[in-house]
Amino acid sequence: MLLRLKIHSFNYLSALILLLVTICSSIDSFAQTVDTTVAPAAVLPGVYADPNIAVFNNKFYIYPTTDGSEGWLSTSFTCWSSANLVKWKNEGVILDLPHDLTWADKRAWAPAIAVKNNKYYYYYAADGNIGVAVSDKPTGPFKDALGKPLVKKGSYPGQMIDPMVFMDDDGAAYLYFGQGQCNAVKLNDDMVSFDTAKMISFKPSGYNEGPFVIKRKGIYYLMWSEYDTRDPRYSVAYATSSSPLGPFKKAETGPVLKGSGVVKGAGHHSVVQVPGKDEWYIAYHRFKIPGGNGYNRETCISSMHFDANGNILPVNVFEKIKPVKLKR
Ligand code: FUB
Repeated sequence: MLLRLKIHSFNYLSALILLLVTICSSIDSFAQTVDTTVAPAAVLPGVYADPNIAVFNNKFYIYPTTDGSEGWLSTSFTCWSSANLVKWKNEGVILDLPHDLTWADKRAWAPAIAVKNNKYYYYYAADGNIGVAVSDKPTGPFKDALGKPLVKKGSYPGQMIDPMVFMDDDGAAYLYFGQGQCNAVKLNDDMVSFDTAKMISFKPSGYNEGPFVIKRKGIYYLMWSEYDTRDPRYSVAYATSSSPLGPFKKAETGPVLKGSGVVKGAGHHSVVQVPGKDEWYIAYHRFKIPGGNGYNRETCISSMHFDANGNILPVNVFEKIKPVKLKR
């Protein structure tokens, strides 16, 4: 009798455990199932690519390329601002090549912003040269700083496009740029010149364009885009170093940002840290949904996370981000 009771209760217990395990694993696989047929809306309305995201004085800013023409023939740049990363305001045209430059008038591509001593420096590609413009405000208007390119077409290996300036904790600024090859150099204190003898040129495996550098917990992360921006496989990979100019070691894990399902051509990114927090967001473009391609791209934002070893985790391009509150 006692033995039968024990057998019964053992059976009930096993059944209960089995039921719990089944419920838990179905909850887990539900959490892991992402619907790749529906993507969150882009953060900027219309077609904007190569978003360079930054935060200044409690406000986020995006500096993009204006898309919508075959061959990326845009002639001006806009700036967008946001208090929370979700709602964005168009601050208008901040640099109009035919009007503001004497040395280039089209192919206004892939800009980047940096601030030093309360001056905002705007780096951009124009007709395959890299220029720099300056303003007292992040929203411009920006004025051509040199009356000529900062980096002239053909000066270094690859195309002279996709500039990015990383500001280190000690105030030093580093310029990175290049399609086909990554070039990098420390900028002089004026932010508009550098020692040409100090330029380095390298190509991490898979590197195509769009270099972007961040620093976290003493590690420098050089990120870049792989494949051609018109290729649905366009994606973002990274390498790390203990110094801003490398040498960089490519992460063994796969791309950190890539399309899936309806999201195609996700790349040419930039990253922003929420001030005072270990909270990071990645801005990037993807082919416009629906009907986009490499000339009709739209700007999106997702959160970006690190594991306990400092590896960047794969970005969920289907995440709808929540408003971010900046401390006043
Ligand atoms: O937007 C024009 C070009 O397309 C950029 O310079 C490249 O990085 C690619 O995104």
